Amino acid sequence: MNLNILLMKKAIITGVTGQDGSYLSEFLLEKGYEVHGIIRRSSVDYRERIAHLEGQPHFHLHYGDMGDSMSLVKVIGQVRPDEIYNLAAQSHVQVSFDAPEFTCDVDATGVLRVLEAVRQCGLTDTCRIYQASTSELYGKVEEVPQSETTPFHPYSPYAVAKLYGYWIVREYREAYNMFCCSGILFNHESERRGETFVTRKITLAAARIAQGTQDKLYLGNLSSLRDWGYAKDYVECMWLILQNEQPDDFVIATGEQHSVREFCQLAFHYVGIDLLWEGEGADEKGIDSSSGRVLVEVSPDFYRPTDVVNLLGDPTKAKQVLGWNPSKTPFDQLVKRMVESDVRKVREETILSHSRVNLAEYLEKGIVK
Ligand code: NAP
Ligand code: G4F
Repeated sequence: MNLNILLMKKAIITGVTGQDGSYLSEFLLEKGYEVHGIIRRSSVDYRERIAHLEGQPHFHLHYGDMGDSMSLVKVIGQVRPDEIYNLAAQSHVQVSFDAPEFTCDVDATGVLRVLEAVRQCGLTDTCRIYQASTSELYGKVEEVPQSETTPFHPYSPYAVAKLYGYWIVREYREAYNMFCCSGILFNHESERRGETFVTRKITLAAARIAQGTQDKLYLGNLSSLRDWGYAKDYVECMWLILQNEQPDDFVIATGEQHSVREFCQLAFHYVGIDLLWEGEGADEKGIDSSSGRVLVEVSPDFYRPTDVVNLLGDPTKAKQVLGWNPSKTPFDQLVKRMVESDVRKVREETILSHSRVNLAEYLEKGIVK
């Protein structure tokens, strides 16, 4: 057998089809890892974010589900990984109000299932585990900025479930001396971000409005403040956390804060539209300064029963202990990158739909058969 394959580190990624899972897969493959992703069965095999990795010799996929311990024990027992990155979650805060029990099962008990699977497979002393924790733990914030010592005050079913995940990781670290750690990550975005998170919803809408395929964008709380970073920079930190000498928990953030309104203003700026804001609360509107058209309106449909409105992280510990650079991708570059990608995507969609219309017309007229 090839000695290099025996020496390769093996990592399992749960949530491999997600935004972070796809970037982390690329990162670990580049580092020479054998990467095993856990995917769940769905009626449509839609794995857009990792399609380019499928078929690579050191990238493997396994079926499993965070709600199914047996599938986790099976994959972990077969692969016997050196590292596990537990990224799988019902990750949408607003959806957690509609599906709280499912969110709890996947985001809280799911973490316990991974930890127990590692123990049952006899990997307690050899396998390092990263848990995708979140700034949502700070919720109704008790101090600004938030650091590793800030008290938690979760403010959604999602955050409450993630708080269990955080504490069970700490418990297993202390009780069984396991190398398991939480990265308390603040919001991180990218061109691969799910389309219902606010940043991606805005960049897609800006691209569509500029190209005439959407009239208006409806948003919820425009004044909500977030510390937004670039997902590709953040997956490096997940890896650094597991390479540290000691298992520990880290806040990962940029240390810079912007409102949803500011994000919107900048995204529209990059498609050549300057927005003016008028009105307050549910009556606030974003108006195109040159045409006078109302392009952004508030819809209470996107308000949450309890909303987290003031997140700002203090990444000092990650900088000092892990040598991580929180300023790699500045806010304006992040917004620009996302807008440019969505402008291309919308252009491609438009060309495709025109060519479908033409084809249908040609078929109807018998021009093509
Ligand atoms: P994401 O794009 O929503 O991806 C979530 C992943 O979890 C997807 O691969 C999804 O699979 C998988 N998943 C959901 N339920 C599952 C189940 N029952 N069994 C197996 N897999 C399941 O999330 P993300 O933005 O990459 O975030 C990654 C992790 O970091 C999540 O745990 C999230 O809560 C946490 N986090 C994210 C941020 C952020 O700003 N992005 C910040 C802090 C923490 P499908 O593709 O099949 O749906
Ligand atoms: O983009 P969001 O949905 O992200 P949120 O709730 O901060 O959660 C994300 O980041 C967390 C880290 O802090 C992760 F743990 C979590 O998994 C997820 O990745 O909403 C951001 C803010 C909220 O205050 C929301 O009320 O934007 C506000 N908002 C305003 N209008 C909106 C909208 N959010 C969404 N999704 N859609 C809107 O139309």
